[in-house]
Amino acid sequence: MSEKRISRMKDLPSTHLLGTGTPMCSGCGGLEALHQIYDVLGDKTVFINAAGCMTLLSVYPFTPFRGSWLYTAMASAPAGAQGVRDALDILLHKGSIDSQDDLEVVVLTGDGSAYGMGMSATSGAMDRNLDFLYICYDNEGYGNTGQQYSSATPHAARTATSRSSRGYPGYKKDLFSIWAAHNPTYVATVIGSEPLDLARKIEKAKAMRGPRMIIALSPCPTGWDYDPQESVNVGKLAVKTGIWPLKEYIDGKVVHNRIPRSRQPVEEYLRLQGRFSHLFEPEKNTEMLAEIQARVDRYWAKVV
Ligand SMILES: Cc1ncc(C[n+]2csc(CCOP(=O)(O)OP(=O)(O)O)c2C)c(N)n1
Ligand code: SF4
Ligand SMILES: [Mg+2]
Repeated sequence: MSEKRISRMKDLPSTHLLGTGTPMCSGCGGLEALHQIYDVLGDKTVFINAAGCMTLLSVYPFTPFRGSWLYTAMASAPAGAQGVRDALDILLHKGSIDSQDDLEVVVLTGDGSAYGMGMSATSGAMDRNLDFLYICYDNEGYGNTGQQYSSATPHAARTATSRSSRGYPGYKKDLFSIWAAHNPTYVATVIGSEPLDLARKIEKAKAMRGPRMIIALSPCPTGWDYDPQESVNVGKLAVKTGIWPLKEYIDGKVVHNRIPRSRQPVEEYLRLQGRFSHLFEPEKNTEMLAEIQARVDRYWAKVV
């Protein structure tokens, strides 16, 4: 992984997220989404970050964020967010800070935390109606430690811990539905390659209070094994093939924001990524490809 990481932060435009020379992979879809999200949220923000790739952004005592940053263990970010929110509320109550100094409390974790280790703390935070925003950048694996599978890994993808010719035998967990079942204020899926949809949803979430949950599918050239310059294309295909539905949960209802009327075959998305190359070489695994397509078709048959 390390040779693919390059120092790209110094080349970034002047936005809320500043350059530090922090090593991140070229074409990182998680970083693309985070950039856009932070530009909407602004600097009156405190990030509570669980261990993962984005942790490398902040190397003590430096951070590329104009706002604040706190690091927690993988399972604990929502618990950390509770502590920070409580501290801010106490300071507000005592008059030690005024409302203009208040901060938006934002949990930032990968899928390993959100879909797995941090699920219990997240569920508890939603039960307590914690006023926070949760951003999960979902690169469908443990990216930081070499792309082992997580509960977000899609069926048949090859990972560092699913090397057989059939890839990962499990199925990606439906985190959107699990979060929505808690009836929080807001849940949405986004992707960096659809910036207008993303900005609209973050604006909306920013104006609300209570638990607000965002899942950003994050194409990962290093873990998914494709040319970094294809990141936007991979992201757009995730939406056009119907693999990544753009949707919101609000007022007890799920609304799909983009219904692809003529969906492109999932093959077009899978073929670009080395983690699925065993489905195409040495010979095409038509049975597995049909199974993956059928699951996507079944999803959309219930929507339209
Ligand atoms: C309890 C615990 N187990 C394992 C680790 C080692 N670890 C650090 S980052 C990471 C991967 C996290 O995956 P994810 O949340 O998806 O974030 P990503 O690395 O993909 O950005 C792991 C396993 C840890 N920090 N804590
Ligand atoms: S491994 Fe993937 S998610 Fe992590 S920094 Fe690299 S491209 Fe981004
Ligand atoms: Mg991950």
